[in-house]
Amino acid sequence: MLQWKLAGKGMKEVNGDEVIAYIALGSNLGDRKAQLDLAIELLRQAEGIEVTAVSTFMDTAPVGYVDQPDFLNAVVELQTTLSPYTLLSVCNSIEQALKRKRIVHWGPRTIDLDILLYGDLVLTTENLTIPHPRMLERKFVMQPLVEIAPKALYPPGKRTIAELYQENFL
Ligand code: PH2
Ligand code: MG
Ligand code: MG
Repeated sequence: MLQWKLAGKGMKEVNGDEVIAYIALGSNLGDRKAQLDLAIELLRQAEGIEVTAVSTFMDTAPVGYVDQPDFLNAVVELQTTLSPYTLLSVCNSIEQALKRKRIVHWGPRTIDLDILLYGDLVLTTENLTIPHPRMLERKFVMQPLVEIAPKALYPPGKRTIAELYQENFL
């Protein structure tokens, strides 16, 4: 069981255990591969994060707002001692660092980092919902995720990512 305590708006770390987390990355503007590579490198350099697996980079048609370029999507596995909120702020900082290089007001993004899973944590707050609320229906998330983490459990149930992928996409 995870040892994070809600404390006001933030979370306080109550032990230093490592948690396995998964982050989805997407880019559809500029040099997509270079930006995924750079985002992953910045995750590797972040304190309290160890990148333990990286999926294939997958070319995907845009979902939702379809009038935009194709994405390059990937998922990475991390071991982290950071709280979910600190991990989110690292992701936001990486987005900011990469977005600053190309100023685009709306639409396609140079990089998007979304926390998918954080151990067996289930969390619903204003800023952060874990598991990611739309991950199961998104093939551009589930395909790279199942590649690196077929046996990962989707909380709070006991179903694996492989089972959920098969159910929704095969
Ligand atoms: N991200 C979105 C909306 N649509 N489509 C694809 N193929 N890949 C994405 O990463 C993506 C998307 C919002 O974050
Ligand atoms: Mg997203
Ligand atoms: Mg996002």
